[in-house]
Amino acid sequence: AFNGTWKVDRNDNYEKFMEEMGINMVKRKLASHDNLKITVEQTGDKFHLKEVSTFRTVEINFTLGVNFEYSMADGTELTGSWVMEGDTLKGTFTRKDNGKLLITTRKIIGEELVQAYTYEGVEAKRIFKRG
Ligand code: MYR
Repeated sequence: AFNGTWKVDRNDNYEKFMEEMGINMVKRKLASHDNLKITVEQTGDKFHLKEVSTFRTVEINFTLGVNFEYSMADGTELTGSWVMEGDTLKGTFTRKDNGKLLITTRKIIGEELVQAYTYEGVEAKRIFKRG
């Protein structure tokens, strides 16, 4: 269901969320218009993702339930894993610099992929359409 290419269409509370994450204003402005595009290829419990934005192009491989490392576009490093809960992908990640938790989910709602983020009680969403 997640397979395919997804282009960000809109954000909900994303700037507040980035502010809580400690991202400065200039970067927040740039990041809220990053034209993020994710290509997902799932084979069983293995995922191959390609992330393309105005900041960078990166390829990510992970297996459900297995910890991996991920660097955010600003260099902040996370470690954690994705699991499947029903039809929802749930990611539990820890920031390496401060040990705080970032929880994220991806689910398909109608024709859209909705990615939600929670950090220190602040929630945001990015909503993607097939592209
Ligand atoms: C992936 O599946 O895309 C790789 C792992 C993602 C980990 C969580 C990503 C959180 C990125 C948050 C960006 C927020 C900017 C403040």
